[in-house]
Amino acid sequence: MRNRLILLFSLFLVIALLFGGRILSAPTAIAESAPLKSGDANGDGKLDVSDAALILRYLAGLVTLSSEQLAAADADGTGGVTAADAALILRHVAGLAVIPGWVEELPLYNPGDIAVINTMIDNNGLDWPKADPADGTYMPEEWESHISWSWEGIQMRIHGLNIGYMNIAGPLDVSGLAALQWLYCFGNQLTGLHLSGLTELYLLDCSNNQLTELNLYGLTALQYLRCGYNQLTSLDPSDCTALQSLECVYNQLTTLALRSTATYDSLDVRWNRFSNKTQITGFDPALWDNEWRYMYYPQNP
Ligand SMILES: [Ca+2]
Repeated sequence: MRNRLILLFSLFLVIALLFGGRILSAPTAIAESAPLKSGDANGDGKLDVSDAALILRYLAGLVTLSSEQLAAADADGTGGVTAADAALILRHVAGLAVIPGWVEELPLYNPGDIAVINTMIDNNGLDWPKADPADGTYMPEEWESHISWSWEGIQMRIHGLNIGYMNIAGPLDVSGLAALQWLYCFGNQLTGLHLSGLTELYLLDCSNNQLTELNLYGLTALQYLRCGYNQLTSLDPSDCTALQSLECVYNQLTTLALRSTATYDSLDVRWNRFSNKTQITGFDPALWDNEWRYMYYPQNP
């Protein structure tokens, strides 16, 4: 996502510098009565990429701006006009930031979330139609039964995503779905799963894929994890301080560090490569297999 923004930013820098005068609409007449809203550098009453482009052209010395325009161009309110103001406007347009005063103008669906699903369609072979336009004003009907959207004050965000048994492959990056709370992506051919920053995620089922690693860092809300039937050789749930239930059967684990202060509702570590129960630290070995909810045997030789 960051790379895409940088690309977008660079692209508009080039476009703005080279062709700005011709293909970008010239600044329109500025209303004299009301002051311009923050970010609306060209004063057309909208906040879009043309405002970012105008700021970049101003910074390059290609255009001059009125004092009203300069005040509006200071989108981040830090005083003065810099490239950071243009970047903030692009982030707002992409749904990654909100500039106060434009909340009522935001599209219904978060464009950043829309972009993540569109990228899955491009990169992972997800057999859905893409959202087009991808600006958050539109979601294809085919997405509805798989995606749980929730209203978050200013916009709809994706809270749940069910892409189980969708015949998708390759590395899956859902790190852009910052509001994601539950994810079903089991039964696919995924080789990677990128979850960084998903601090709201409490339920993850990524069983039956081809994962060789699973990075759980920062998943502080994760309560339920099912990652069985993969090829994991290690698993580090140390950041998952809310974890209650872990099922990681049929992997290649030889060690596992659990939290000694936690009380787990269920653990199922069968069919890994633990040589003995003490390879699982932070958990009383005597509890294994005494109760159905803590299952250790059998292990692979
Ligand atoms: Ca504008």
